[in-house]
Amino acid sequence: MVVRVETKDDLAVVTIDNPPVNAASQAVRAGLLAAIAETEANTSAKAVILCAEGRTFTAGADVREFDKSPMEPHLPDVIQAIEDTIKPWVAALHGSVLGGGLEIALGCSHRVALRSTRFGLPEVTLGLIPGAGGTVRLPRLIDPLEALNMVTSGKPISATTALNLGLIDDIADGDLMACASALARSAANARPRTALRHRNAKPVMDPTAWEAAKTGIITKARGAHAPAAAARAVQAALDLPADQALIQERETFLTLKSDPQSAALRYIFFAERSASKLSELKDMEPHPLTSIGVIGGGTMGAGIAAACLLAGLPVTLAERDEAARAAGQDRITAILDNSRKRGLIDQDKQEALTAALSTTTTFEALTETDLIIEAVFEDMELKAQVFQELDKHIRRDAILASNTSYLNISAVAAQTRHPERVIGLHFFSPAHIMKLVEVIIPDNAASSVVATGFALSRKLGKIAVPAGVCDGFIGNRIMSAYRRECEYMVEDGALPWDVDQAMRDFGFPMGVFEMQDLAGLDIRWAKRKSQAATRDPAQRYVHIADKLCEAGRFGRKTGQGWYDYAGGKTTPSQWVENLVLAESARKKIARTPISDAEIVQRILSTMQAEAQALLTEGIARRPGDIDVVMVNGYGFPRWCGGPMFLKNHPSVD
Ligand code: T1G
Ligand code: NAD
Repeated sequence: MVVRVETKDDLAVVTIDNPPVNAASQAVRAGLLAAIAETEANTSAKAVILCAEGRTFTAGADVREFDKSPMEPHLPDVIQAIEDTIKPWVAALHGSVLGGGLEIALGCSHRVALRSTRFGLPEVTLGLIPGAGGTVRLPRLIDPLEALNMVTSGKPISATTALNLGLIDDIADGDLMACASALARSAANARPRTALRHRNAKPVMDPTAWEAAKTGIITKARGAHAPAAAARAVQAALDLPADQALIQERETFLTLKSDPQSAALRYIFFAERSASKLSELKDMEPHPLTSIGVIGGGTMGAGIAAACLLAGLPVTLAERDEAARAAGQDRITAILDNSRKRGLIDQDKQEALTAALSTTTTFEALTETDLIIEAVFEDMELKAQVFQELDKHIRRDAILASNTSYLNISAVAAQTRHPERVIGLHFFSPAHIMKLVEVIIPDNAASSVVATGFALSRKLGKIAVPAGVCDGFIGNRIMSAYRRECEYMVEDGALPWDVDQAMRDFGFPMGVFEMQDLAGLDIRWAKRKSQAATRDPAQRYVHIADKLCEAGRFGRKTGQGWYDYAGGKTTPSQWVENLVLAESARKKIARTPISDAEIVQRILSTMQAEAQALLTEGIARRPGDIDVVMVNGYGFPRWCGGPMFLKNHPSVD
């Protein structure tokens, strides 16, 4: 039974029990309708408490049902039935009260929650809008501007914020059911509350802020359809009587449900959850993780150390000398300062995290750490040296991981006494923010070691994707391929800013040339130079980037790269344009105009071809893994699902 009813003294308790997240499936909806009939008929029950088993109250409609035709009873009808009951319904909430789960709670007359509960309407993240009254009931309960933010951002709020907004009546700091029972009894003895759909919407206190918020939503959405539709639905909820607004909301929801963008976003939702599920690791126990070592406190090392600290793991950072050690410590402190300013941690927490960080210039301090992540310069020899040195100091069962972007992890592992304990953990910059980690699995890696790499990623709240060993693993290898294709297009007829504009119009946050200027052109130049001797002379090679670097144009850090950066402005560079035209002429290439559509198509087909090679070679296991990497690590527009999803669903773009 996914919904059960019990009577406790003068109260009825309706419990949803549909693991893993009590999704409002057809069975749950039918069960709720039956529970309403039963509790309304139960004369001894003065009020009803609605709660859920397991780790969370309902976290939404069952997204898996969205690819099938809708089944009765529909959630809006169930919620209206709850709203129309004679007896007060008190929602006792815990975990993640999201989407349809929050809409059910809004159908109840009262709400109480544990302090750790989060509340949200994340439908826009699935290319949808709330489809069971969320856009209509919420602005009838809380400030419309707050409702607009919740519905259009999809971001959850805390219980404390929910209480301050009036979304919930109380927070239970101990026994949730006891608190709910007390609220239910007082509700039963009080004048019935007016159902939200029979109330007027709350007034907009600041019309200017309201209009500005709506404009901001449309700008930020770039190519995604749902956020703008969500904003319009909340506006309609203010302008129309509730019943009309509910009908309009449902129509918009059903339209978006068949929008290819929603199919893409639902696909990526499930692909992210299956990426870290490896059959061979099903029953594999990861090593315990109580302490982490990080070698190198630069851009990545500091971010990785901060991510571990923020996840509650003590960290020992080892740098090559005192100056670098101090600089590394300062970088970590700056990240924690910023987290405190953003309200993610408070002063006490920051002090506790700072106390959990130790920094050193020797590896002796790492003898007791469980897992060490190396993030020193991208140099094979240096990394091998560091691993050999670490080998002498660390415990036999400690794990060694490299954050290398491209290098051969198997070759690094072979330099150590126990290659089976070496993996790659490829984080993305900034490492304390970016959700993606590529878990690089060399041939000899022990399964328990690989399982521990995934366990650490989960603990850091990351999305972990398995990858085999090759030059650049999944993401950087695909990026190298489409960056090459973009340089070909620049030599053939486009200009760097044409390519970037086409990528931005397609939905990328920035184009490939802007991105290179941000990362710095010198890193890849060093790599190209190191590979010059072994480069295949038959393969086409574009010299433009080398000539930029020879001229000292390393990107934003030198104020000049593919673009010029002056006075905070980014402008296409005449110098670069002249160089491009000269290079085409030098190679006797007759430049021809390349349309935006062709630019995007050439980038996509290059990505898809490289992705197919990765699958054929077994470097990547599933097309979904590749899409998860490109969406979470390379700015591929989420509402397009990824290059492999697009290959099979060309209608999305
Ligand atoms: N439907 C179906 N399956 C779901 C699900 C859902 N809503 N949410 C989670 N799962 C599965 C998930 O695939 C995984 O399965 C398992 O549950 C655990 O999830 C009408 C239209 C709740 C914060 O968008 O954000 O309501 O891989 O690994 O990290 O207006 O899941 O084990 O087989 O993510 O602890 C709106 C989506 C729906 C919330 C828990 N709701 N879920 O995170 O576990 S649309 C959402 C989450 C809607 C109405 C509309 C998270 C979580 P498996 P997990 P977690
Ligand atoms: P960085 O130059 O910012 O930092 C490297 C740090 O390593 C420096 O602080 C240096 O002092 C330290 N170091 C060098 N030799 C050392 C030694 N023997 N012992 C201890 N510390 C030593 O470089 P980064 O950008 O942080 O890159 C580090 C690694 O992460 C590289 O392999 C890089 O390819 C990879 N990576 C970088 C990015 C990125 O976007 N920057 C993203 C993913 C992976």
